[in-house]
Amino acid sequence: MFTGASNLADGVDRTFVFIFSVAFIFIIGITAFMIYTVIHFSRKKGNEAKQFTGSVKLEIIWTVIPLILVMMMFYYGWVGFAPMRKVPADAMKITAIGRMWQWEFDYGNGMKSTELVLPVNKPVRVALKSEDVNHSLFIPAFRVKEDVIPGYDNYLWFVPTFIGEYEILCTEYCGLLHSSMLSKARILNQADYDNWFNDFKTKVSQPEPDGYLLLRNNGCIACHSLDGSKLVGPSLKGLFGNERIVTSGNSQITVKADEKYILNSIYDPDSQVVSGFSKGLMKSYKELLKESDIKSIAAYLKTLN
Ligand code: HEC
Ligand SMILES: [Cu+2]
Repeated sequence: MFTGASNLADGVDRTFVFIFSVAFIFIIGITAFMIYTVIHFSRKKGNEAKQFTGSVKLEIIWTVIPLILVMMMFYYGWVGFAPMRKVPADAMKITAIGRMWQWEFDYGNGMKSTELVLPVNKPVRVALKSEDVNHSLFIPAFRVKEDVIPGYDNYLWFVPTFIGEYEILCTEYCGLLHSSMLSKARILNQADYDNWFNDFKTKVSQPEPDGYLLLRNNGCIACHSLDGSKLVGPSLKGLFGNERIVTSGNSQITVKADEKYILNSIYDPDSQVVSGFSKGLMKSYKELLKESDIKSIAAYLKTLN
């Protein structure tokens, strides 16, 4: 009936279908009974009102039936959800990092990807870390969803059971671009996965960090396009070496976008605010980016002119 793509999907679906069916039968039944009583017991001329006191039979029926139903809900829930906290010892270990407004998956040894790429039929444990506010990692096809809370070690695990591409969302409202905090889970067969992993390894082991990777891995491109279109922030295309009108304090000045300007824009964004954009949207990256990183970013921006 549903196409769940992980080992946990059946347990979740069974619980959902059971609770949904019970709710559905009850809403139909209660509504029908209500309509019946409204018509059948409406006030008619010449009817004497009668007084009723308790009915043991009714009391038993409406205690025992709901009790059985909620115990069944509990049973399905327990059987379906308890495995989510029992991670197999041989699970592959990955860390998902949530930040405004991007997911990143850390494979260890400095290997970080913005997509979650995994081999099929291998258990994986995903540790959940937030760099700023509360997020929630949701992969609907796998029926997994856990909060990503700063300072708290949460996790989820699953075994992907089908090759394919699946949506990853953030389901905890985390600010302006929450709705675009999207990613993909790509499930590959073992050979494709090994190829991807090895390619990836050679790419990240290159000595010079690529300016583009820095922009991507720090979530800059959630707000800055590289093709001239306006997002939350100005496009980075055609920035380097050109003039910018910025508000600095109370005055508008024209500055040249050189390396110094770019460094200042990244370390202290609110000190020179580009005209047409608002203060306070971009945080300072002073803690995250070294001056050498900014140099690679600037070198990359030069290529966008
Ligand atoms: C939350 C959205 C957001 C993120 C993420 C973000 N910025 Fe910005 N950025 C802005 C906004 C808005 C402005 C314009 C206002 C200002 O100058 O402070 C801006 C301005 C800039 C400028 C000046 C641009 C110009 O046209 O003069 C540079 C350079 C810049 N950002 C680089 C970065 C880099 C590098 C990163 C990642 C490390 C980054 N930004 C992350 C929103 C963002
Ligand atoms: Cu989020």
